Order: sequence, then C-alpha cells, then structure tokens
Amino acid sequence: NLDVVTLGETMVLFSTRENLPLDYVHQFQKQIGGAESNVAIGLARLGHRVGWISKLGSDPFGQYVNKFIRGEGVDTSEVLFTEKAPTAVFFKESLSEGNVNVYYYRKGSAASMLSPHDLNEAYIRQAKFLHITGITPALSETCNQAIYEAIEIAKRNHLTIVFDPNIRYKLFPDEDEARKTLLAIASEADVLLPGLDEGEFLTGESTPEKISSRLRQHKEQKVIIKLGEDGAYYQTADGAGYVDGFPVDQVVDPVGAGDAFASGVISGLIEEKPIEAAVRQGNAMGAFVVQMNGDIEGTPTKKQLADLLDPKQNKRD
Ligand code: KDG
Repeated sequence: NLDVVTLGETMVLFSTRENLPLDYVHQFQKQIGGAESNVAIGLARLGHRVGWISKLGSDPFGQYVNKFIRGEGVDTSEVLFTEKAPTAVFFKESLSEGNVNVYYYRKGSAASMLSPHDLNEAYIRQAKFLHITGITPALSETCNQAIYEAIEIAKRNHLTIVFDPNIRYKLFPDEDEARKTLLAIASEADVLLPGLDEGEFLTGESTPEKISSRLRQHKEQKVIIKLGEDGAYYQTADGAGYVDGFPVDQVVDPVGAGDAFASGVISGLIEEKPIEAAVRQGNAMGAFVVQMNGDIEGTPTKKQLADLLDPKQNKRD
C-alpha cells in the first residue's frame, strides 16, 4: 500500500562549490536531481509510503540514481532500465550564493522513452495521491502520453491528482506550447501548485487571487500559489488566504524548494489536516531545503519539521 505515486525523470547532478561560470569550474560533486523524486524523498523522510516510476539507462549512473532514491526509502520497484538510451545528467552553475543556473544533457535520455505502456495500473491504484509535474510532458511525446495515461488511471481509481507546473522553458519548443500543454494538464488536476511567476505566465494575471480564480476549473479544485519567502496563497472550496513563510538565515540553493513545498502540502493532505496547516507545512519544508546545497539534502525528518512548526511542543519533549 502506498500513499503517493509520482513519475518523472531523475538525472545525475554535477554541482560545484566554486562560485564560477561553468566553463571555469574544475571540480564537480555528484548528486541527483529530479523534481518528482525530490517530492518522493521529501515525503519518505516524513514517514509516508511513496513510489517513484521512471526509466533509467542500464548504466552506472542509472544504478546510482536508483540506489540513491531507494536508499531514501522510496519504492522503486516499478523503475525500468533500458540499454537503448543513457541516464541523463545536468550541471548546476553557481555564480554567487543563491544565484544558480542549470545546464541539461537530457535529450533522448532513458526517461524520455517512458511511455504509457510502462505504467502498471495495479501499482498506481494502491496510492491515494498521484503527483505529476510539467517537466515530464515536455520530455517527449511518449512522456506526454504517459502523463495522460497516469491521469486516467488516477481518475479511474479515485486518486487525488497533484500537479506542479514546474515550468522548464528550455524543454518546450516555445512559450505558447508550454502554456497549452500545462493548462491542459492543470484542468485535470485536483491540487495545483504553481509558483507566482508560473501562475502569471499561465493566466496572464498578476495577483494570487486572480491567478487562482482563473486556474480553478471547478469547486473541488485546490490552487496553492507559492510566493517564495512570503509563503503561499491558497484557494479552495472552503476559503482562501495567505500563509506566511518561515524566515531563513541564508538562501544557499533555492533549487528544490518548490518540490519540498509540494511534499509538505501533500503530507498534510494525506494526514487530512486543514488546508492552512498543509500549506504551512509546505512553507516549512521549503525553508529547510533552501538552506542547504542540493535539491533534497536539506529535507527534514518528521521530528525536525514538527520542531519548526511547533517549537513550544519541542521544549516539552
Ligand atoms: O525542482 C528541481 C528540479 O528541477 C531539478 O533538480 C531538476 O527535475 C529537474 C528538472 O527537470 O529541472
């Protein structure tokens, strides 16, 4: 039995401690990066049962990614390996603290070969939530079809669909195509998690209130808009409001914050917490992750999260 199933590409990430343009960097460290596995790992750290579906190359990097994610307590039994394409890699350039760029080497990767036939309905239907992002449909036509197949399976089996647009402009042919693809998936989802700039891009509106009203297709849809250090705004059938963010001493690496936010929110929804509490958990998870180098290295355990959410309770322990 699973709480959440997610699917998408995870790459080997080469990052550097040197604040230099990438062409001048001498040394890299090897980590992993992938929005969906970041969410899966965040949820596993909080004690939830999560499955991650993907396709990796039958190569040492594929082994590394799989072992890493499995080592974090995520079920990888549905991960496929192929001889036909390599595991993707990407590089993270850090020009100054918090000023980060990424360079992908992922075209034609193993994960881009994921197709609807690779999905196992019996596996997905064990879960209560399906988490998907706007990265996967941009990887290839078969990946786009796999996303729709996952949505259909989720709907048939009454899973709650959580969609994070995670717009990667580099992966779409142009902005119109990105908007069209992402709005189509958004209309199928139960919970939408755009950032403010993504909401602006998708709707042409500029305030959280207007963006969420435009994105919401029906009453049952929940829209939660990430506002960075200012927290988040939510709109649901039960109401709307702002939830403050948590102060952080220093933003070391913002990449992965949105994924951490998603895992905090989904965790709250699994535990049937009120929406405001779920969003607060998302904010707290994001605050943890930005303070450490790497996408997931900063994700807290359940205890660490509880300590930030309720420091008084902590003192009584
Ligand atoms: O959200 C973090 C991810 O974006 C990053 O680690 C890599 O999945 C990734 C992507 O496609 O950009």
